[in-house]
Amino acid sequence: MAEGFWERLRAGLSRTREGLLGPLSTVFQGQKTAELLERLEEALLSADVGLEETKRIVALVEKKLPGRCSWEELLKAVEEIIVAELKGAERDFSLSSSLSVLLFVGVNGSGKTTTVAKVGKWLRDQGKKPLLVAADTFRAAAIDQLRELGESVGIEVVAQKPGADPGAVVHDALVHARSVGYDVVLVDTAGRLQTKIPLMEELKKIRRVVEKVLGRPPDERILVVDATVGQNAISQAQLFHEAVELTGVVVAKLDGTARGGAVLPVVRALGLPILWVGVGKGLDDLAPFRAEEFARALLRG
Ligand SMILES: Nc1nc2c(ncn2[C@@H]2O[C@H](COP(=O)(O)OP(=O)(O)OP(=O)(O)O)[C@@H](O)[C@H]2O)c(=O)[nH]1
Ligand SMILES: [Mg+2]
Repeated sequence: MAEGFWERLRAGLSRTREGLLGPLSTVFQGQKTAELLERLEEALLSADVGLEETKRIVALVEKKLPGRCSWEELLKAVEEIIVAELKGAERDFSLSSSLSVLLFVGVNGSGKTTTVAKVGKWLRDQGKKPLLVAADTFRAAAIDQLRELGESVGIEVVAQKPGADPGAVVHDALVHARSVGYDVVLVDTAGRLQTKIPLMEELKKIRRVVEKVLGRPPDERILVVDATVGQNAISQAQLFHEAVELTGVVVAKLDGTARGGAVLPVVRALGLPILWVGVGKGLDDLAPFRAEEFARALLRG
């Protein structure tokens, strides 16, 4: 993990932080709890926590702090609630097979290709032997992008010509990985609009190809969510989940968002672990998700 990671995350979340704490800090002058809770509600909504989730949190705070409370008490209560919500989403990532396959999916521009390279590097830094696969054959630029990222970190990239069948690319990559002795294959896929059913079919096909070659589906089906999309993240996630049965989420672009709070409803809606968070364009800007650090960065800055 890059040094100063959480410092950078906090810097990235600073707009969220202002949205969350700014309105609150001015109201702790002995006001009634009901007013404080109203302000808390506004602040959570502005941080993109979502209506349902916000109502839940506010109700929990109310229960926790029935009388008047100080600024610090309220902050502490909210922080504890958010940590409790997100604790179950932590997971220490480890590979389960001698040849593991990680399939990365997500809408256009969510950060898939960058994340594939980041996770590849992260695994390599853990002593693994990763292979990257360019199964986004829709655009030549996508293939070049992954090739360049792979080159910059010295990880092999398997690719074919633009327009090639993604299933065939994955098939050949797995055969290659097995013969060379790679222990993890990371598959980059095209950015798909979740409403375009044929594209979802393509993802299912990739899944079937892996099953055919290895006798089991990809070990991980990972959704890359752009933290800045806020509430849209939930409907996106549900559609991808229907197509490939997601096993985990990466929240990318937490550095560039005013809406880090969207992580909460996503976790609640899907019950999936957040495997990593992305906090920058650099290939070291990736770290395992930690509920305490996230909540602290979101609320306290
Ligand atoms: N600030 C920031 N930018 C990121 C992060 N992850 C990705 N990006 C940027 O987001 C843009 C899109 O990233 P890609 O990795 O190309 O996204 P993609 O999902 O592969 O895009 P398509 O293949 O077009 O669907 C690029 O400019 C990345 O550098 C992140 O964690 N933080
Ligand atoms: Mg891409």
